Amino acid sequence: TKPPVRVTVTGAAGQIGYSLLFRIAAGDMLGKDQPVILQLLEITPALKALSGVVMELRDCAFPLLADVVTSDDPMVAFKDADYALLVGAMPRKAGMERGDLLGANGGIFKPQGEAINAVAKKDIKVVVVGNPANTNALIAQQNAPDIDPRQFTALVRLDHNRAVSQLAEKTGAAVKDIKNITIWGNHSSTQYPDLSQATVGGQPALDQVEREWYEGTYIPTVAKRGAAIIEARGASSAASAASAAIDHIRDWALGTPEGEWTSMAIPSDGSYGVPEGLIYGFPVRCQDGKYEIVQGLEVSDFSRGKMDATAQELQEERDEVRKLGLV
Ligand code: NAX
Repeated sequence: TKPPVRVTVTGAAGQIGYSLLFRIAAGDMLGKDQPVILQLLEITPALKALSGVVMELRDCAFPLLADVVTSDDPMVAFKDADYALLVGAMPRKAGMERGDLLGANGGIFKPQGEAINAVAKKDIKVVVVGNPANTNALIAQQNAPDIDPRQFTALVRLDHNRAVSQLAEKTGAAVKDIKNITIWGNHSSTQYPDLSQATVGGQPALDQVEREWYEGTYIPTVAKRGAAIIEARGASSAASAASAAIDHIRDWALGTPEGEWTSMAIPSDGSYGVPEGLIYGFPVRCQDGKYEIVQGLEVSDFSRGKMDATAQELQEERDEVRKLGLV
């Protein structure tokens, strides 16, 4: 059997954590042959609740769960980590300005980046789930100078999965018959769920839906799905977010299916005219633990406008965290 790998999860006592940990321990993320050691980070007041989650994890008697470590110290939780899912974050409260929100999250993601730099494996794979995810990933990355910046990514996979399911519902197709949707940009309402290259049962998606539905209904429905779930459930999406985080790491580690791509927010290398360094959602293929941007896709004027608008928002967020001295 394989030696266990170390998976750090922050905000582990939260609601996403409650869905995420059990699926990682069951082998849904890294495969049914890969033992894992969970290293769970929480703030001190949440350690008691976390100890209850750990009791339940142990009570599942997962064959792949080699050990569980809990701590309120990032230097402990990130020690020798192979993977990190950064879920814990400071949510936006009523009346909070963007600068306040970014500043509060800087207080979380700067020290976590420093800890990753100091104690994690040099080839650690990091996905940031906690919002504002893209810019939180940028903060952690910029505070980990000894780690390849490409190892810091953010989650747009939930948006991607929502985009797949909305299109499947509209066309009556099965989810598995939908391919090559892209979420460009920020995990926010400016994101661009792009169907230009998407296919349904091998045929162009945009031939099968009305343009008006695509622009006027589909794009806003995908972009505002998070708010719709809060409205209906009285709490934010958790199980679907956890599932998307698992998909993100699984595809990165084990590869995307032949001939298909997925969406990951990764540091821009300037592809598609996206300003370099922004953590931006791109179409990516993964193989052998590495991702690459799908190149050569045609970009319409409509797409260009949407891609630039979401890049603009990320640039403003970057300017703000620069002003705060976080990056
Ligand atoms: P919860 O509030 O249930 O849990 C967050 C947990 O993080 C809490 O237990 C808290 O104690 C912990 N925490 C706070 N600061 C910490 C720190 N410095 N170190 C370690 N742990 C810390 O939120 P939950 O519903 O689990 O959501 C977590 C984050 O995911 C939020 O920021 C949320 O906005 C974000 N989301 C991101 C999504 C995405 O697609 N990227 C979708 C779902 C979700 O809204």
